[in-house]
Amino acid sequence: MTLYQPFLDHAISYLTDRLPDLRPYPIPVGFASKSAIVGKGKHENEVVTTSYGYQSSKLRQIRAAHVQGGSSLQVLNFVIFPRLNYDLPFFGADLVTLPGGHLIALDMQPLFRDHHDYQAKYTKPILPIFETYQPHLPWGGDFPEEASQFFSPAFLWTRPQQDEVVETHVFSAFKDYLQAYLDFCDQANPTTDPALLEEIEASHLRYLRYRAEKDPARGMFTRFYGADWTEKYIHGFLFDLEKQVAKS
Ligand code: DBV
Repeated sequence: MTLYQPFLDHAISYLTDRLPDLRPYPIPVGFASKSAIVGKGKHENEVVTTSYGYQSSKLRQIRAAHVQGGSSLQVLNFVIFPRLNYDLPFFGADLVTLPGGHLIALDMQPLFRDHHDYQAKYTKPILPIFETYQPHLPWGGDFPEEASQFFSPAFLWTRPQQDEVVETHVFSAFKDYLQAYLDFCDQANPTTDPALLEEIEASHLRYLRYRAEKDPARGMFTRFYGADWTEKYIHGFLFDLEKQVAKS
């Protein structure tokens, strides 16, 4: 059992319970599982990256990338992208363990930052959850300035040293955020307002372009699996909206 396996197991079983219309999201050939041997001598390790994809009537893509490369290399990147006729935020979890420690980012990333009504609808209800965890999960410090526009005021960003903090507080926070997210989904109604639909699509594209272009895992994946596989994985699966829009 690795550090983030319980997070992944919980997410899949909880989504299955809550979303009766959950079904697979196609994973392009070559991405479901990828492995490489990295390091030399006693540092030699197998690094396996496993991908998971689901969708539902309101959620365009629910996807996870799970990287397992020994006790000092574990990553679970889990993101939910709603369909473009809903104003739902993105669910984003970036759970990263490297030799220097853990790096945890958990948020419901808003489509619109400056719309007062949007914050009241999608951020205010989760602030009490955020406030429950913040004392145990102190602010993680520096992060890319240009990324800040994509986070909500309920952004949990922390760099715990102990595994135990991840197994307890981070795991509970992950479960609570996911529960709150699915509550938002239950309540969400599709929009047909052409102006809003246009704003939603523009916001998704802005977010996805940023994440694809600045993916902090690009360097790691390129070292393990090569540039060709990595670029195809980023644009063809992890952040695939532009490709999907181009196809339709
Ligand atoms: N991050 C991803 C994907 C990953 C992944 C798909 C599958 O988006 C892993 C793998 N994140 C990952 C790794 C690191 C980070 C760091 C391996 C460490 C990189 C390193 O130190 O070498 C949140 N993730 C980060 C950082 C942030 C996030 C802020 C620190 C980056 C830095 O300091 O440069 N989540 C991430 C992010 C957004 C988000 C940038 C932007 C909207 O939602």
